[in-house]
Amino acid sequence: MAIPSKTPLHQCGVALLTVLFILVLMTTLVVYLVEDNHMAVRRVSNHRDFEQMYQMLVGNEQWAIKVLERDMKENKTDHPNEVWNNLLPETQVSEGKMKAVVLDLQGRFNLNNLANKDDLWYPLFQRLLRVLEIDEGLADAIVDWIDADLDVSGHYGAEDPEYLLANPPYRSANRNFASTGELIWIAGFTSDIVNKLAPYVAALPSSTKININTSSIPLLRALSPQILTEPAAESLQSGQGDEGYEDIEAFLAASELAGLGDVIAPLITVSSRYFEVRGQAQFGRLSGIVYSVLEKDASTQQVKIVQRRRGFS
Ligand SMILES: [Ca+2]
Ligand SMILES: [Ca+2]
Repeated sequence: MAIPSKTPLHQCGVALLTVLFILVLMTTLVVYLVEDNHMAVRRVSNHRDFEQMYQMLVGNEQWAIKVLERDMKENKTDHPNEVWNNLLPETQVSEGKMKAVVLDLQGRFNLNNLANKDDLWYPLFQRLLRVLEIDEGLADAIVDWIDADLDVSGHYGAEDPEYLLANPPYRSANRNFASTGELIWIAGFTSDIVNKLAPYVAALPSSTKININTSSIPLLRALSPQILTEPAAESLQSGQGDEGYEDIEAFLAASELAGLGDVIAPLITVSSRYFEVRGQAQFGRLSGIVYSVLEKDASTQQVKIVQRRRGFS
């Protein structure tokens, strides 16, 4: 028996399905091409925004360097009324904004001064912890984190055997802090303690003295073996006047420090070598921040970048 041929109605249905299939295919292709074009435009736009934002961040850093280099030539002291301390308030620019703040890192306690428990920095740091209502015993854990040996210092000290029990295990650094961010890894330092201490400390590449013209009140209080009262420290700070203390003798002549000159003199200075510039920039959809540690080189009268951390979003 002959196989019946397909009816015109059946053939019509197949043709309709084919047309629909082609239509769906073409629609998908068009959507894909539009999306691909949109992505390409967005990629170019993001690249442009990133380049602009990056140049703004570099500009912040270079501006801070120029201002500090000029400051070196103009005077031998560093104090809050200088141009570097009011570098760049938030400024609107085309399609974005930028801001830069410079901090004198020697207005803070340098954690890398704690490598030797026997010198004057250790008791000063203990006093700073006491002023901040942090257990002063934690100073031992910092000494162990920095010193090259694996001998545990005091009750709160900690070396590899303690850190290797952590999950995941790690070792003590046994070298200078590269950043104050390392504090959170040290035995006994909770995030609350780190947040409380962080505004008053720095991690600098070499041993430094405290600039009394930019020091915080808690650090000024801790300078004296008998912790100064807050009003006494405020009086010392206001004694800077508009120009800052010209030399350490002028500072030590204050009645609050009578009889303490020999103890405090080795710890202080009126000028700084290390600063941090915190440059922020936003352009289009992108924003970023760069933290750069700058070092003044008195011999060349130049300022160089010795450390840089970046964050983009
Ligand atoms: Ca200066
Ligand atoms: Ca150690």
